[in-house]
Amino acid sequence: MNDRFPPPARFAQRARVNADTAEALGLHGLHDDIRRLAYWSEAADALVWRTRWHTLVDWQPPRSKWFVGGTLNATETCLDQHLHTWRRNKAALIWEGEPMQGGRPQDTRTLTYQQLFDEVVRFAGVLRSLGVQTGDRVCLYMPLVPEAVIAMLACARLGATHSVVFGGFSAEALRDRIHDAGCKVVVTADGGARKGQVVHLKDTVDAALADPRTGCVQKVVVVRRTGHAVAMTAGRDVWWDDAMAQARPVTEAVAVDAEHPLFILYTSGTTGKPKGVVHSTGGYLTGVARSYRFVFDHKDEDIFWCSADVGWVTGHSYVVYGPLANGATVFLYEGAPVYPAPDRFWDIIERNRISVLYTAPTAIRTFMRLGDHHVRAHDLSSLRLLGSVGEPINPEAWRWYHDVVGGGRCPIVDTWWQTETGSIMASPLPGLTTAKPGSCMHPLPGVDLAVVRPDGHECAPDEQGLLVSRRPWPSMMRTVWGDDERFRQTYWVQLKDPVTGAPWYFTGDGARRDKDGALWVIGRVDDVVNVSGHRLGTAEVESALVLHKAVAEAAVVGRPDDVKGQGIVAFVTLKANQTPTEALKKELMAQVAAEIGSFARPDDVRWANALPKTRSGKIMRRLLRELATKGRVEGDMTSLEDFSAIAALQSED
Ligand code: 7RM
Repeated sequence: MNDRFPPPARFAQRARVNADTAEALGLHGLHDDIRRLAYWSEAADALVWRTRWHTLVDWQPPRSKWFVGGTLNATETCLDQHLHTWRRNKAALIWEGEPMQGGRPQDTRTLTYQQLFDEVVRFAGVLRSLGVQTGDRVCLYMPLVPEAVIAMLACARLGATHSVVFGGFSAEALRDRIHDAGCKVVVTADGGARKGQVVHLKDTVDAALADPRTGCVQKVVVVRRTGHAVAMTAGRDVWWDDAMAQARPVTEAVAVDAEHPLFILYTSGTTGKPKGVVHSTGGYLTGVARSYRFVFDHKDEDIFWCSADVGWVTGHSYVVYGPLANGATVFLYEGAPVYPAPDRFWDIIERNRISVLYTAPTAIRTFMRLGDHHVRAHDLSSLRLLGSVGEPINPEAWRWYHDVVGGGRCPIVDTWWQTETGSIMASPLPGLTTAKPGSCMHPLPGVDLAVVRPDGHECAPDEQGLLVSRRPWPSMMRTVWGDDERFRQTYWVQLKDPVTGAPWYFTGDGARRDKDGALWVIGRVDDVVNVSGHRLGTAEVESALVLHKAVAEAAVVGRPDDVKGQGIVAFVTLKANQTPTEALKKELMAQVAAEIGSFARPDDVRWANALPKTRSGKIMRRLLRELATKGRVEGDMTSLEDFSAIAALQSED
């Protein structure tokens, strides 16, 4: 059977409408679905499969299974396949570390595909000797060094599920994530380098593991990066180098089901506890491999630099899996982009002849403020394509990126996607799409995004609505780790097809399409803020604040920030007999930094006698947002329970 293009009958069944009905109703026709599915079928053929799948997709919303019957190991696509070609000796990773005190001014390492493979299979041997088996979870709490990539791929080699926790998270945040995923092993480093300081990762791991809730952890592997002294717990902690020296490489990759969880990645939502987003192996890899190739117009000669940390989804998809699946050369930089000098970023691009740069609007705005002269002092003629991700890019920053960084020569791909979507969903395609500054333009092939009203009907041109995906796509998240009901409630109950009643995936973003059909994503419509491209739930910050003994209640909102996109404002009511002081403000800010990480530190803490609430007791965030943004409140307040709450807040200024 030619299952590259499975017989239409199969789709007709799953779509539950026939082509005529769909056309008559003005819905997407059946042939659109077939085209979409044929596209994914072809995309999946770029992967190395151990067993060919027999059914493209089994779609029972919100449950989807892609490439049913297929088995594979992600590392055979990312590594093994290249070893049979000239790419064996091609650079897979080119790493550069921030210069460290006492270290060399230029600390660099290059690993060819063969060398990366050798390290991965050796570290897989280490993990296996530490008891890691297929299906186990391994937590990675690492600086951006080659070992982070090696450890991710080594997990994949064994069919173990990795859970990378960004190195900027606190011990408490790390503890919660280790506990939630039930990780058996933690891989970390003696430290990381950032702005000339050492980030004490191992100390943070020790603090997290001091809590009995992390009793699931049996072993800790420690990479020597900074060389400073750390405490090693006998019987639990091992040095990376020592373990590697003794390891027996696992050259045989474990083939897993296409649906097997490749990784868990925690992301913030509207409630206090971050969600463990679960991604599959076959579908995820298909999504990232294909989108990397098309969006970044992959060329074998490229040196691709995605400046995200592997602790975020962008790092998973476009530092590791997408580029390596295509045999690309990936550049990695550990450290801050403006240290030791404000032109560090451009210096890196010039010296490494970076050809494709993928970064965030917040970074672009930071560089913009530092001045054009830092950019112009460097030869950036190697650049041919620029990418943006993480938040809406304002047209001014877009133009600066285009004119000053790209010298007017380089197309910009403004890529919209989420941790949950796994891979890029909407973006211009270089050479095909005429871009508009600030718009992510169109859904990629195979993707069906729509801007709809709350009742599910599509918005008119320029009418703002809610961004949904009406059809499944291979790299969609499969569930929330350990909480399937939360998966349903968070994404699948808000919006549905007004005709068939089928649930749609709700992104949490507001958007509009202009008269030309270009998509403009405006930002979150839920209680999630985006600070420098880092996603945070306001509830998460609130939970951190109310842990303080002086705090009675806290409400957190975002306000626009010229550089960070959004800043955090916390409204706090104190317990009786507590005095609002500047010192207490500082303490509360530090409390949030300690509970979550310094990137979550509020920009402003404001005292309130009471918080404005509706009759049903819900905090009126809209009012607080207005207050935080404009300093006063407009609009409808009729459902307010206590007007004095607002009066008290306003008179504060
Ligand atoms: C990749 C990533 C997801 C949220 C998403 C949006 C916002 C991301 C863009 C964007 C406008 C973009 N994953 N967002 N990219 N908004 N234009 N190109 O960022 O899970 O951390 O965040 O980020 O609000 O829902 S994420």
